Amino acid sequence: MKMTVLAIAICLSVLLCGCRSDVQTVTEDSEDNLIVVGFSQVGAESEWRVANTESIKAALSSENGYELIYSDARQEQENQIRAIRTFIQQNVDYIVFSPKVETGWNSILQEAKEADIPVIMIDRDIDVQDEALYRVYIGSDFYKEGDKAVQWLEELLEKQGRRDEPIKIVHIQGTMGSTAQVGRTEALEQAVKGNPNWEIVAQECGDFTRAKTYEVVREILKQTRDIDVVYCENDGEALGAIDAMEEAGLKCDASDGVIVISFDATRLGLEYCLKGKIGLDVECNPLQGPYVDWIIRRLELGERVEREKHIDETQFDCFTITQEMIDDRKY
Ligand code: GYE
Repeated sequence: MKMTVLAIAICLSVLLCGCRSDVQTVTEDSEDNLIVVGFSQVGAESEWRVANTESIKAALSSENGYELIYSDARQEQENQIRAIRTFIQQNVDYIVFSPKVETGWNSILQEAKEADIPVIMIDRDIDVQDEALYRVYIGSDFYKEGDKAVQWLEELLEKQGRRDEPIKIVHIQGTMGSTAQVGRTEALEQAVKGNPNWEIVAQECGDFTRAKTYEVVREILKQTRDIDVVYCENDGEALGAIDAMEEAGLKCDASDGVIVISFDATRLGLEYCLKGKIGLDVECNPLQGPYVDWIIRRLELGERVEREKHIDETQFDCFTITQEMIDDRKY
C-alpha cells in the first residue's frame, strides 16, 4: 500500500515538474508580450473611486494581455508625481492616471513626453499649456452634470410654486481644485447669479467623503437650520449631509423638506434616492476600464484616437426612480 502511494507521489512530482517548466516558459513568453501600464489612482475616497479602480484593474488584467502596476496616491499629488516618475524609470509602455487636481503637472508630464511614454488621463482633467503632454483624456463633462442639477432644481421649484421665494442653499464642495469640483461648483454659482432669489448660505469642502461632510454639516447646522437645498458634489457627501441633518431632526425630502442634490448615482446613492432622501442624483460613470483598454489597443496598432472623450450620462430623481433601475446598476 505504502509503495503504491510512494509510486503515485513520484509519478505526480515528475508530472508536476514537467508541467511547471512548461508553464514557466509560457509565462515568460507571454510576459514578454504583455503591455505594461503604470496606473496612478487618486485614492479610495468614495464608492465611485473604488468602482473606477476595479474597472481599470479588470480591463487591464494579465488575461487581457496587460501587466498593470497600480499605485494609490492616498489623496496626495506628490505621491502621484512620484509614482509617475517611477513608471518613467521603469520604462512602462503607457501611463494612466487620474489627476487629483488640475494644476501642477507640467514638469512631470514633460518628463513622460521626453521618455516617449503615452499618457492617458482618466476621470479628471488637467490644465497644461502644451496639449502634447498627454495623448487622451477620458472623463465626464462636470459642468454639464452641474447644469443638469440646477435645471432640475429650477423646474422643481417652479412646479412647487416657489419660483420667486427665497431659496437657501448649502453647498458642499468636493476636493478643491479637482475638475469634478470645479465644474459642479461653477454650474451652481452660475445658476445662483441667474436666480436672484437663490442664496448660498454656506459653502464648505467635504472632500468627497461621507465622514468629513457629516462633520461639516453638523457645524453648519449650529449656525442655521433654515435650509431649502443641500447641493453635495458626490454621493458620499450627500449621505454624510443626510446623516447630520436627520440627527438634527431635519427631514430630507424633495416634496416636503430639504431638497438634497447629489452626483455619481452609485447604487447606495440611488437607494437613498428611492427612499426619497436624495431628490436628484446626477450620474457620473466610473466604469472607464473598457474604454482605456480600447484606446491602448488602437494606439498599439498605430491608429488615431479621439483626444478627448466625454461619457454619456443620465440622471435619476426621487419621483421617477424604480427598484429595477437600481438592480441594473453595475457600481
Ligand atoms: O464624483 C467622486 C470622486 O472625480 C468624478 O471623485 C470623480 C469624483 C466623484 O471621489 O465621488
